[in-house]
Amino acid sequence: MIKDKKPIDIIIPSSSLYSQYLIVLLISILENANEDDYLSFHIITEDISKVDKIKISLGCGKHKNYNIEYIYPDANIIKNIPFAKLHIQTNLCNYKLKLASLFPNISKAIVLETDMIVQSSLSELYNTDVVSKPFAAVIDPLSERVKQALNVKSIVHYCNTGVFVANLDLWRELDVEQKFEDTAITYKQKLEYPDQDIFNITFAKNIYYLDARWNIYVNYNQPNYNEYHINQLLLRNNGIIHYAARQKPWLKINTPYAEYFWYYARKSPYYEAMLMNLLQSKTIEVRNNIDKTQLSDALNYRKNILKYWRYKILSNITFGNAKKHYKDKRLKWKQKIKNAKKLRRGV
Ligand SMILES: [Mn+2]
Repeated sequence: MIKDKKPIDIIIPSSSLYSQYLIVLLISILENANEDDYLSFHIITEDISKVDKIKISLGCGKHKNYNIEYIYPDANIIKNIPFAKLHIQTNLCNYKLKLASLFPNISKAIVLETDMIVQSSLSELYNTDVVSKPFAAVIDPLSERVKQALNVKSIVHYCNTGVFVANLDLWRELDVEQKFEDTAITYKQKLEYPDQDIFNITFAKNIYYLDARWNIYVNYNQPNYNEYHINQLLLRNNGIIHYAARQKPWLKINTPYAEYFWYYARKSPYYEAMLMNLLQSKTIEVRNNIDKTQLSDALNYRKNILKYWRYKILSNITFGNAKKHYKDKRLKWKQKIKNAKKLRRGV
């Protein structure tokens, strides 16, 4: 532990079902942290078990400069917040509206979701001067469309709240939790993504707009936010990639930019288990698109590398038919390794 340094507080709502992907997110954060960062993770959950917690600690591997605390809130505290209409969003996100009271000792926090990969130290984001605003987030690629649907005049830009910086001291000072509840009641019929809509309506003009690289939404095709724009953001290699909505790389092998997820996923002890889940997934996309040979090659990657070297050596020290036999094997296993690498890149 680094003494005398304020930790970077990071709050993440997550669930037992998502704990494997939470590990991948934590690995990406820890791998990219500066040497003098100390990370304090606060996981809001309803069902992460003792076993899950041990797996998460094991998943974080050799990293030292962090601690994880798990918060199990009383579900009653969000009873006045409408549930999400879309089944892809869990109501766990609604706890984000209760951060000021759930974390009375935290002044400021970065709030993330599980469907992300962090590509750089979070200290820069944490230390962004938000010019005394209570809330900092990235403008949503669909801002104009959502603004029209919500029709709330005070919203300047509609933000995606998958990533935000919360000035919790200010939240308490301004009693925002009460304001959130008022917004929830007033706009009950209009809320599509309750937590996100409530943040946007309540904070409206009071939002600090973060650089787009802090929430790179990887699947939009808009005039101002398309593949070219996304690649430009990714080239800067120092932001957060968000697999928002239905585009989850662990569910669909050809999810755009899945290679960034798998880059960290294969550093997890549960990499093979995640590939197995993908293989057994019942989603239509997976059933139609997956190449099972490629997957089995990826699952046996380490074993195949050993075999490849064995055949390479044998083909070098034998003669005649035996040499030909080992050379054929060598080429065959070289292809298996290539296949695995291809899958790992998300090709
Ligand atoms: Mn998300």
